[in-house]
Amino acid sequence: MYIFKRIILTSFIICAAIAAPARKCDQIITRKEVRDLTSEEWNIIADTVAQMQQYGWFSYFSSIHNVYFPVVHGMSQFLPFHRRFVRHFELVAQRFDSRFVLPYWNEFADYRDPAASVVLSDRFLGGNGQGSDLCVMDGIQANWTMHYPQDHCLRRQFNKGDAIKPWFSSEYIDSVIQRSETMAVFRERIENTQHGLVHVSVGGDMSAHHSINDFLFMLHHAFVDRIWTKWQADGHELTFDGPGPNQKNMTLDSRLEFYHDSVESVITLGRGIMCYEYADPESSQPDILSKRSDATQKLLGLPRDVLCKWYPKTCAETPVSSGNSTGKAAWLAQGKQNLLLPMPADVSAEAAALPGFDADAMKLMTDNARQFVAEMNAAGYLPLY
Ligand SMILES: [Cu+2]
Repeated sequence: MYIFKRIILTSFIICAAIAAPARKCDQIITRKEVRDLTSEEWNIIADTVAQMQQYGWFSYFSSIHNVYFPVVHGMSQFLPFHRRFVRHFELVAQRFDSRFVLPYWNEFADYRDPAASVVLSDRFLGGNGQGSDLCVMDGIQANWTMHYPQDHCLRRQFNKGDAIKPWFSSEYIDSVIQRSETMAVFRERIENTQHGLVHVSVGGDMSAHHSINDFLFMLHHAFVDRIWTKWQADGHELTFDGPGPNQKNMTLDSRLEFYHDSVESVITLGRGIMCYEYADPESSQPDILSKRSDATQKLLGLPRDVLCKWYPKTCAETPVSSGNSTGKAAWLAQGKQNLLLPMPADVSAEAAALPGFDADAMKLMTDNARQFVAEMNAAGYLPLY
């Protein structure tokens, strides 16, 4: 009886320990937009990833992503798994140089013409693949030979010759944040718009299951992760639900593939091993996610039905009388009258030819984004940039 009691007590203590929220971090590092790094900070990153490549870490991370691909995409653990995975890469990098901090790419600043971004130049990540083998020959991974799944040069193949078709605006992603009440809905939209489009349109290794070969993966996924933090800050700090592997519904207690951590233990930044935060962009243009109060002023120029359809939270927070005001005029005065929101590219046909992408979901989600752009443009909305 005594032993039985002990077992019950011990298992209670173990359960309590598992269920407790992860401990607060003593120290928190700040992930910055890549253009906001000092040259010293960028050099630390360049040196570290070169060493990681020498020791086989790119192959290691590519192989994990490849093996677990079917159970960490297209379902709810997409965001927490990739948060854990990118953090794992950062923690390994810090063993080579404790000053290493991953940057993110504010893709919204470049959504009209991504290939023209300095991020895809020799200064940072390098540009399109060159020659018949489509090898990346400039930037941080210039002329690298990747070893997974077999030896090949790091490849890119932009989806419009040497250009890249337009991506999504921060206006659209803010609309997704405002319209998504569950993780199931939020994940499906983000994964199949911003996330998938960047993978497909950069092409080469980035559109394969071993996309970690391209260090751009880390900057892209840090950006997707930052979008999630904005949704979390918007009243969804612990929102987690939706489908997991084997048609099972996931909860905060569900375990991540490969890592076996609970979702709850990785979902909150600043706790457990998630000892990082995001700085909003400075030298690249600020996005609406970091400047929502400015953006709200412009949104108020929209007809009330358009505002309430795409931005339900802004709509609910705004008295009816302040709708349809002077937003449009204010933007015209700033000399942006020639700009409309560009139509985000529909790459579902390109994605259908690649393994692992859900082309039907991409089509559906992109159609929604294109309808958003059509209605915003018709309403005379003038974009932030
Ligand atoms: Cu992935």
